Amino acid sequence: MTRLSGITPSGHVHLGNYLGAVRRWAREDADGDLYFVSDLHAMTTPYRPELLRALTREQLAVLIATGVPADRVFVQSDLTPELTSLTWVLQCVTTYGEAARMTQFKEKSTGASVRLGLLTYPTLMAADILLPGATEVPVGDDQAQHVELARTLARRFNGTYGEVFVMPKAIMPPVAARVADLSDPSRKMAKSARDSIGVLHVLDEPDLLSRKVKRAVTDNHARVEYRPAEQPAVANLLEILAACTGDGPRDAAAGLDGYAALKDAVAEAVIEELRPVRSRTLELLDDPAELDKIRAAGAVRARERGAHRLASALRLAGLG
Ligand code: AQP
Repeated sequence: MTRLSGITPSGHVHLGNYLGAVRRWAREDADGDLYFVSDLHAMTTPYRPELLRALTREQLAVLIATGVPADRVFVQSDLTPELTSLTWVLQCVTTYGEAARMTQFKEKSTGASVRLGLLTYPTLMAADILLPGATEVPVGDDQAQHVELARTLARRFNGTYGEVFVMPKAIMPPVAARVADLSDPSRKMAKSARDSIGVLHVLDEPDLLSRKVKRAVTDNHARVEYRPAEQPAVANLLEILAACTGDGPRDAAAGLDGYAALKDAVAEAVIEELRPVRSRTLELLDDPAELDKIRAAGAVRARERGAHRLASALRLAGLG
């Protein structure tokens, strides 16, 4: 079994990415699993090249600093020749209707200048999955349709040209708390949030983390209890606290008398949880040669994993 998970450098890594994904990846113990920074996917909407490059390095460093095994991590664009070759082959077995039918494309393709990459990126995602022979892809509801497309393309290619691809399937990630924005509990904490005051970034300085937590919205019940439906903002803070301390959110509420005490506890727990990750990440970012070495080794290994599959696909497709 090979599980493939990615993170897109569309903004700074936040506590939601960390608790919901990266920390879990570091704790998973499955040899064949692969993790990647999907910088090619960050190009489907307007972006700044230098910022993309910096965010890609930041995310790679955060993954390594958190403890995701370096031999299972790579940066997507380091495999550009392999992935774009396979994407082209896959695009030539995809119908226009299949691509245009993707819900995410329909939702995001509003406005005047929609990039063609937004239409075709599910075929790149299919290449991400099929190249290393991933069998399981943990995704949220919004990406399940793309994994379904990867299955369709694998089946179609195998049936038309010859058996090359392993059939992947989408799996629901193990239940992880959905971290909400501190200024609006109805929204998830997001890299693309317009206002970063409700978003705790992994690389924020402790003081800034503390200020953001102190400004978190609460409610006027004035009771620290875990009642997600009635007190969503307080429940979000309790879930964050619990995720950092290892307690359940109900236990985390015990002994906290008032919202000031809750916020103090959350700020302290988040700062302590992120301290070693932040410090190791900054060390790695300060040592570009070391990070480059890790990155290059990851690319070599990822390339090796897919080389025979790419060669077979090109040959069966009549190329070379
Ligand atoms: N708020 C969140 N709570 C828990 N998990 C979260 N993830 C993202 N936000 C939360 C998980 O982080 C992993 C990598 O995310 P991604 O790069 O695929 O981005 P995303 O899911 O589209 O959400 P972001 O990070 O907020 O970015 P934008 O603003 O660009 O949409 C995934 O496993 C995701 O579930």
